[in-house]
Amino acid sequence: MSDTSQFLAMPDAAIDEADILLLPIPLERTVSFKPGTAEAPKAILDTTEQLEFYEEDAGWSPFKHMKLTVLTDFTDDRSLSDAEFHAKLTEYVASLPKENLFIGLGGEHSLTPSLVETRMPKPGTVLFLDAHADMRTSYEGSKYSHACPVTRLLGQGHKIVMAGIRSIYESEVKVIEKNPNISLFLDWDLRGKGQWESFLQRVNSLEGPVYLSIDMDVFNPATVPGVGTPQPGGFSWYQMIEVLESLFSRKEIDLRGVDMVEIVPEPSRVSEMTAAKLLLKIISFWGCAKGYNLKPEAGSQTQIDYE
Ligand SMILES: [Mn+2]
Repeated sequence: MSDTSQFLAMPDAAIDEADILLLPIPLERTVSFKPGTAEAPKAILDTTEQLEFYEEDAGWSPFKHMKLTVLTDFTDDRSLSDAEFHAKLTEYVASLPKENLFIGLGGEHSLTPSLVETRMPKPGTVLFLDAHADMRTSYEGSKYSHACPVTRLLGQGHKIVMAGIRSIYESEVKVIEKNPNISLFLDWDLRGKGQWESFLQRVNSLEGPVYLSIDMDVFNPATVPGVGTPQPGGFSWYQMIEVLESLFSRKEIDLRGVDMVEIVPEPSRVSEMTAAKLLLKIISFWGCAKGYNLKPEAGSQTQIDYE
């Protein structure tokens, strides 16, 4: 394992030249069940060294054509209050270039609204893939809990399309029923072929700015056992690929950012590998949608001997 976290062991591009900016955020303040998500960014990045450069679904090598930078970890400072930490995170992300694919790698789910606040300042849609509705107004004393991000996103004026949900609180159901800005696709409902197709259609027809938040507990725990609060049921790997294909087959997509949260490293390392490969898929599909496959071969991969 390397000390500095890189993606696929590639050198980092200059920040303002990067097509992809990946920010590790080892945030772990409000975890309520299985601890360890602070270790996730490094564990996932170390695992990317086992990936191939070639991405077999889109059929190209994304980093021949695109430059990537893994930013320095945005580490926690426990002398800061929750509000101060999140304000500092938002301020830092606001200082970064905007014309790129931004990926926040958590860390706990509470970081999402702080990234969305600056990457999508005007109302847009958050595609929120999660086992839990995450709609508490406050949890264990903090509105910045991992159980609350949707409440904060709604407060920012965004529409939420949530899917994979299979753990939800009574008051959350009532809020969803009353709020036209939330579309709920319960995990069980998505078992129906017709419902799954209509969800994919909804993803494919998202208009305006979009932000993608993936809580890795959306997956079935046999696929991703290493998460903070696992739930039975959930997405298969290929369901997730179908969601990404639906999202990125829309060429005019205005994707403002992505986050991947709530991984807890585990002995089999299957969870870290699934997360690493999912990052590669997102980068690859986004790059194809943006036409990078037609651009000259001057990407990060060309800076190293990769044979
Ligand atoms: Mn969540």
